Amino acid sequence: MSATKKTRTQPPYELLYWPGIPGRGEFIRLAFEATGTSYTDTANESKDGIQAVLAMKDENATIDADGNPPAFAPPALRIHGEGKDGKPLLLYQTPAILNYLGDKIGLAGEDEADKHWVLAHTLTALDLNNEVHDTHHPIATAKYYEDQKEEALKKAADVREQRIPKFLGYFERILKGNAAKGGGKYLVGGKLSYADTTLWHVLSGLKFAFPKEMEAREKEYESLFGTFYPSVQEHSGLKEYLASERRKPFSMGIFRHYPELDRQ
Ligand SMILES: N[C@@H](CCC(=O)N[C@@H](CS)C(=O)NCC(=O)O)C(=O)O
Repeated sequence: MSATKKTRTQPPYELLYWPGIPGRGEFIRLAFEATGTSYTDTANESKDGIQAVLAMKDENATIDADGNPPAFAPPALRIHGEGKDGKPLLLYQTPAILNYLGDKIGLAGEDEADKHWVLAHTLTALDLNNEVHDTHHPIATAKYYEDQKEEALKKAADVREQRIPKFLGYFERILKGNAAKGGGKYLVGGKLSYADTTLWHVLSGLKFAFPKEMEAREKEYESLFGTFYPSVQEHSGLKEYLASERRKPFSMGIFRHYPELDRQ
């Protein structure tokens, strides 16, 4: 073995996220899968892996055993050997993790301007993700949907009628503006970025949560649903992943299907 080659007993990237749902962990998984990057999905791969998720967000901790601040909430990414003094580094906040990974795995864009736009579009897609979460939990994240149903109906109507068209219209314009380089397939430049994988997942979640609303609206956004969506879905690495058992179905996470919140 060459002297510069490091032996690894495990992938250096360890995703820490709740098991069994796509959730916000999915934005990180898609970046890994689209680039064929090896990673461990601890809570989905081992029975007691959830303990590692709970430990990294320990609400009594001030610092972890490796010198990292505890994460506020999952997802977190542990990167073995990249922290202080060669210890594991713990990152949290979905866009911060993607921003870190983007450069390392070739999903960040080609120059400073691209990198900014990739991050900004990602944050915008995640804003939409958060607004969709609030359609079923408009009042209190920790309370049941059934306890805030009346407000949820109002919030969902506004998100469907005002916010979804505003976000989708924006991304449609971005795809059109980048058509010369991206051919409608990429938001920034001429190759896949983590902004594309992030937006794709939000769109797939919208289709699950609001099937009637999306069916009625998709034809208004030709680039988004005619070119971008199928192209990202067919991207090498993603296509195989999406057909695998590693892709968890939507259920009771951020994207939920309550028929009464959809277009009537
Ligand atoms: N802005 C954070 C949000 C993190 C977040 O809300 N995580 C959820 C799961 S998707 C969670 O478990 N939250 C627990 C909490 O906020 O107490 C991110 O994008 O990573």
